[in-house]
Amino acid sequence: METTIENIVSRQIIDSRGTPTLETDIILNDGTIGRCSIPSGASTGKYEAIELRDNDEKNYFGKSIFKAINNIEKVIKPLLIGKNIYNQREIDYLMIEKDGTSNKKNLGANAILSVSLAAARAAAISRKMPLYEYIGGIYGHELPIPMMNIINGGAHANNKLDIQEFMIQPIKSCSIKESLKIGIEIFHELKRILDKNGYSTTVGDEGGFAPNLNSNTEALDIIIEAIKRTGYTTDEIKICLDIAASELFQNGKYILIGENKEFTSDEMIEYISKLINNYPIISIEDCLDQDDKSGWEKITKDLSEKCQLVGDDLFVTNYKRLENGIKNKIANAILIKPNQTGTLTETLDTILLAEQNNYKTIISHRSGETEDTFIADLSVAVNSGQIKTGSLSRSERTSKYNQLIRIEETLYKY
Ligand code: 2PG
Ligand code: MG
Repeated sequence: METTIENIVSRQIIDSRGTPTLETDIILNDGTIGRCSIPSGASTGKYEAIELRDNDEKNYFGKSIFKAINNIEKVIKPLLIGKNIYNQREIDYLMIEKDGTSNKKNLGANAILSVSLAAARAAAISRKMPLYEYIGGIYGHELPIPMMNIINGGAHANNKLDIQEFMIQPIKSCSIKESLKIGIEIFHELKRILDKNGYSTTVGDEGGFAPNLNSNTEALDIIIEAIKRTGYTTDEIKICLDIAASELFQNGKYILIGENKEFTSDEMIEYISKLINNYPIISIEDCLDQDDKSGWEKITKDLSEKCQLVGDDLFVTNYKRLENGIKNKIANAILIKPNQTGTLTETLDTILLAEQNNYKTIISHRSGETEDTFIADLSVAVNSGQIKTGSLSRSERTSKYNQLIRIEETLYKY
């Protein structure tokens, strides 16, 4: 008997910022239930697929998602009932075609993605397989190295830091448990240092500290102090940044309010070069605005040998935007967020395109998250090698790390 979709049920739940989001259950004819919930960004790129919200200011400040639920109930459910659950590509493309737009604005990328991911999870459970194995087969074997976000700024905190994310990455550790041990020790040491210096140790949206430091370099210096005091060196622990520069770009200038500076594209590139030369930084995400094409071409030419240059708002996990970037020799890595594109199939196609062109992939959470751990499995399934899923605090962040700990137990080490 074919295993097919028997029912789809969606509901509004709450994300880590207290904002409504969508959860979907797919029920199969063998009784299996696959469930998935959807994250949400704050520093969203302008080319992302559309997250459908009700925009009714009188309810949940416009953020409820009942229109998306209605689209699943009235349009997606009739389309998918009876479909073979193991044909992910068919499920996804039926929804893409029904939506009929390039950015999923009719049905909503949140509606479509919740069904797409819940379908994959239902299929895995029905086949009695871990999710990473269902998606990746015997090919999925590599645990990612985490980029752990220990200081939050930009749109994720209400401090003066212009840079959105200051992350540490233990490049020499070989297991998830070891990487997390390092991250946790540095995170707690950082807390002690901040506290001693009179800074707040409350955390931002992604669980990193959000102190009101005076400058980006002060944040970098304190992180290095924490690394050293914990007994590690900057040969083994490196720094990664997400500048989220599209948020800083206004009328052709990069406005760094916290630093009291206004940069042209060339000056911004110079500023970033200096940071890379003066600090053990090995990866920078969205160092320039999503539309600063000539700036991206220049910085890739200048710095791609020295540093991983990651496109987030730049590529928005979109196949065509990445294809264009490859053609124009822009960036050398791509951040992968399934909700920027809206289906698992498109996410996998973009990852494959990156791999075929020697672009690194980093599977990523959003700043608004749920306890769902799908991205942890995805990172292993596609051997992305890197994951960005926040700090070592707040359960919506640690749930992904904890899932990687479980996956690590089941994987052969080579
Ligand atoms: C980013 C993400 C996740 P947001 O910019 O990379 O860290 O933030 O989800 O707010 O876009
Ligand atoms: Mg980013």
